[in-house]
This record gives sequence, C-alpha cells and structure tokens, in this order.
Amino acid sequence: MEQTFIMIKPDGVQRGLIGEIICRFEKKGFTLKGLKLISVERGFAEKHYEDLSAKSFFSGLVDYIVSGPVVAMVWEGKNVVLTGRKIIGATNPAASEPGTIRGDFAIDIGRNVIHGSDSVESANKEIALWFPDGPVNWQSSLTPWIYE
Ligand code: YYY
Ligand code: MG
Repeated sequence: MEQTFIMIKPDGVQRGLIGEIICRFEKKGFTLKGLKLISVERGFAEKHYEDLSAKSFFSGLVDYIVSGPVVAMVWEGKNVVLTGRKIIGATNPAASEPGTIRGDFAIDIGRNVIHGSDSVESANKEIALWFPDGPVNWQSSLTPWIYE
C-alpha cells in the first residue's frame, strides 16, 4: 500500500493546528504509520529540501523549518501521495482552494503550514530520511469499512 511523508511545519505546530491536520487525514480514511514531534538541525532541513538548494528562497525556507519543532508523519492508503497533496492544497496559499489545509489556514507561501511528498519516489526518499527505523507496522481494523 502507498505511503506518503507529511510534515506539519513550525507555524502549524505553534498555531495549534496539529489536531486539525491529523483529523483531516484520519477522517479521510488514511492510516497513520509514523508520528513524531521533532526539532531538526539546519543540515537535516537542507537535506530534506536538497532539490531546492539553488532557489533564492532556500535559506529562508531552511530558517523557517528549523525555527521550532515540526510533526513528522507517515500516512498510508490508496493514492495517498496525490490525494494528500489535494488535501494540502496549492503551494502558494493565495492560490489554495478553500477546504484545503493551506486554503483554510495559511496566507503567505513562506508560512504554508504543511509539507507533503510530491511523488511516490520522493515519499519513499523522505520516509527513509525522517524515519530511518521505518514506519510502524500495523493494520487498521477499519480497512474493510474503507476499501471495497
Ligand atoms: O511541495 P510544496 O511544499 O507545495 O512546494 P515546493 O515547490 O516543493 O517548495 C517547498 C516549499 O518552499 C514550499 O512549501 C514553500 C517554499 N517556497 C517559497 O517559500 N517560495 C517559493 N517561491 C516556492 C516555495
Ligand atoms: Mg515539494
């Protein structure tokens, strides 16, 4: 089953949005397979965003990610990578639809509350980086009530 890496950024933690964000993924029917509150160092944040290292906003982005604890999660389910991105909304909250997390809770692109993997390949890479011991291996008893 497909898995994705979701991170509540420092602004989401500070603003008390942890429960609300977890709720949206949980109520959708996805299964939580990893969860930790963690403060990361610059080198780790730079590694997570290494594909963006040439961008002008890179150092500001790293400053932001290390500015407070984040909630790192693994969520599992059918098409969870793409559907997770839809739940999160467009990168720039000015363009995120109402009903998405960024559409409902964010205004500026540099304070957009949440990260979600953009492909299965990056999800696997990000899960390996953030959860080196692997996600938690358990099966929800709700599975037959969510999948036909
Ligand atoms: O995957 P997603 O988070 O939606 O966007 P990315 O293009 O991967 O950029 C990562 C992160 O960088 C974005 O969530 C906000 C920040 N950022 C920015 O501050 N300014 C930009 N012009 C583009 C992205
Ligand atoms: Mg991205």
